[in-house]
Amino acid sequence: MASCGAEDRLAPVTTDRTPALERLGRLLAPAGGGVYLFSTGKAAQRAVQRRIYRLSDDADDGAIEAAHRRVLAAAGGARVVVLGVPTDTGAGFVRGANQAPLEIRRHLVERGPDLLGRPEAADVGDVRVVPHLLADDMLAEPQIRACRAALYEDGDVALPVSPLDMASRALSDLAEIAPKAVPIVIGGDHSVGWPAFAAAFARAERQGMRLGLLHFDAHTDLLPHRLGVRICFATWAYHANELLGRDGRLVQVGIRASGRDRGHWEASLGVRQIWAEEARRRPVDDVVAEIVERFERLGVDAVYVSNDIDGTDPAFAAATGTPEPGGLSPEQVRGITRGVLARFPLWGADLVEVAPPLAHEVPGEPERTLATAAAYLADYVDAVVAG
Ligand SMILES: [Mn+2]
Repeated sequence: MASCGAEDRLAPVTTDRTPALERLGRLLAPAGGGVYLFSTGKAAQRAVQRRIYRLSDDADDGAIEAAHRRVLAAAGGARVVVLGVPTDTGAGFVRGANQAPLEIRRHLVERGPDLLGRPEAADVGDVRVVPHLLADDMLAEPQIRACRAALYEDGDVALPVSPLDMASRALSDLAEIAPKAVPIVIGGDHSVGWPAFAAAFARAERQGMRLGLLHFDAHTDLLPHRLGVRICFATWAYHANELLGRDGRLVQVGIRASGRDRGHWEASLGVRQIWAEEARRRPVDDVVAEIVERFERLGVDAVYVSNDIDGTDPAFAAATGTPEPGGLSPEQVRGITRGVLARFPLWGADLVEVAPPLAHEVPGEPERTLATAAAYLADYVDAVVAG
């Protein structure tokens, strides 16, 4: 398979020279465009996209798509690639995380920081989401064929049609065209943590690297399945921990809503949990020292961060589907993240469960949640660029 060398990066945007780059052009929409809109919301979506791509106020969808292709074609030189996966089909009772990839970028272009305009970062766009689907293994073949015909010009191309599988394929293609870039995934509900972590794990295995998984959440997400569904917001961490061999490399911080106590999860699954009450009581440096010591003892080379915004207290992030009182402050989340990433390189990250349609009754929301999310993303980009 052809590599994406310097000359490819400078090639005209219409030339998809590698199969991976061509696939990415099919799997991905321009940034903020992964949610399919026809009339309602379309003008607002287009206005954000013009600002993301620094286009004029009269730029049409063709100009936005051309700008997206240019970013994709140049992504081989990036140190960070940002991918939106705007699905909330894997969520529970309350939804709305599908709007986070557009709204977080809107917040970034309107209020900063200018993460996506940095030369080291490539915002490669969004998975094109069919909102009724989650994973291809839940679908009958005729439905897969029908969605392929709708999503891809060449309808018989053997590409996935569901958000989790499309994210998985996109991340493996990104690893090919931008092998030195760290992927940062914006969800979406926490089901997207599965393809994001699994892709990072596979890339680490190929390079002989051992990953540690640092997971912020109010919930454990450690069910093997939920109502017969294998991958959703409540199960992804179980499967990630299986990939890690239940050997202690999953550290969960901020837990405070679980049907079982800490001892149950630590004894049965080998995880380490620092519940919210403990994390708030201990100095940040003390928590960092424990996690660093653990990862060092277990031979970890690099860290993946999965950040469910509901690990953060609702005072700073109320716009989420399952808020729980008593969470961490952004200073605590950021202090722990920065401390661990000062010792280990960041290998990949996801930021999930930001649900902009929610909490409008709370003064300052959802902008406060979006600002918290933007600060977390800035820490990931800074960790890579500084590293
Ligand atoms: Mn979660």
